[in-house]
Amino acid sequence: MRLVETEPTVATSFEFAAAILSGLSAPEKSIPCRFLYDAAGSALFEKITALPEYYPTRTEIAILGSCAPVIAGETEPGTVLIEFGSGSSIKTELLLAEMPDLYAYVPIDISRAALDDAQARIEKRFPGLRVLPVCADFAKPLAMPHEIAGRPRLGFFPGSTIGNLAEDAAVELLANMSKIVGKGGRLVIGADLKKDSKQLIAAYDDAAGVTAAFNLNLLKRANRELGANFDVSQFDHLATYDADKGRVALYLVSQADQTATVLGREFAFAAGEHIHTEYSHKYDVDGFQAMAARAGWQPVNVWTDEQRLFSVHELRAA
Ligand code: AVJ
Repeated sequence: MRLVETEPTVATSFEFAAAILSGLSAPEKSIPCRFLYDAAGSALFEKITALPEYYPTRTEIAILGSCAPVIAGETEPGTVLIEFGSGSSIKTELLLAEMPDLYAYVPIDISRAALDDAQARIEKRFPGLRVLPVCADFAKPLAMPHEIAGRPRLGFFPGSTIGNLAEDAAVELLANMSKIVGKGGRLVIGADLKKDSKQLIAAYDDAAGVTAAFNLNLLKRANRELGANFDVSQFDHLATYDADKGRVALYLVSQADQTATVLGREFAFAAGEHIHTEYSHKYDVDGFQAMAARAGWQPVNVWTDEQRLFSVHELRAA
């Protein structure tokens, strides 16, 4: 079983350079999480999804396996399935397999390569299905293919990728998705659930060190792409969980007083200093529905696994 997760965004070296220079110049240093997903980072993320401690991917797949027939039963023939991100083959295929009467499948992604890959995969498994890829940033207003005008729309945003965003940004993204599916359109979205902090931290600091390698790859990427000279062995991976804020935070922690040069600029790191690299927000069902309501979504259905590790919400645009 091969899991290919969505790349949140693919970003160029120029954007990476600008983000690193500004993020490391701030009093509280940070590097935006979208830069975790270069080729090496995407391969490491794929490994994360198979780790024993990383429950979200396999749990969401199991939930989708049982709720896909229900969602399909509510989907009128001629509906368009719109996926935000080009999609993990398994998750998308679980829905498509139950929906033989779709008008089209529209994957939206910022990466042309990811879209080409998704299109090839889906057309191979579902030969009759119209695939209409849209290369765009779904966080912004975008033009949809004219062929789908006037057809009912079902959005799909699995993976709890929404959890990377703080609430206001998440609401903005959800509102944009509601515009894209239109009044009466639906969204199926995965959201990781709040739970015991031990279990959360294990999921983001696994025993095999894959998540550590994924996080440290940010510095290796800077060395590769920007000619930086980080001594990667002098940084540690750290995962924390703040139960009040309901979020996991990832950091790279400097193990010594040290400096690194990036594009001719020298940055100093004190021993123990943190570089923030990612948030992963955790929700309860009510909290997620309340957040979605701020973006104009009404709850239709919600499914969780028996252990209540993960949730899949079905929402309708008011
Ligand atoms: C892809 C954002 C859903 O937050 O669980 C996994 C990213 N980071 N391990 C998550 C991630 C470290 C993942 N998302």
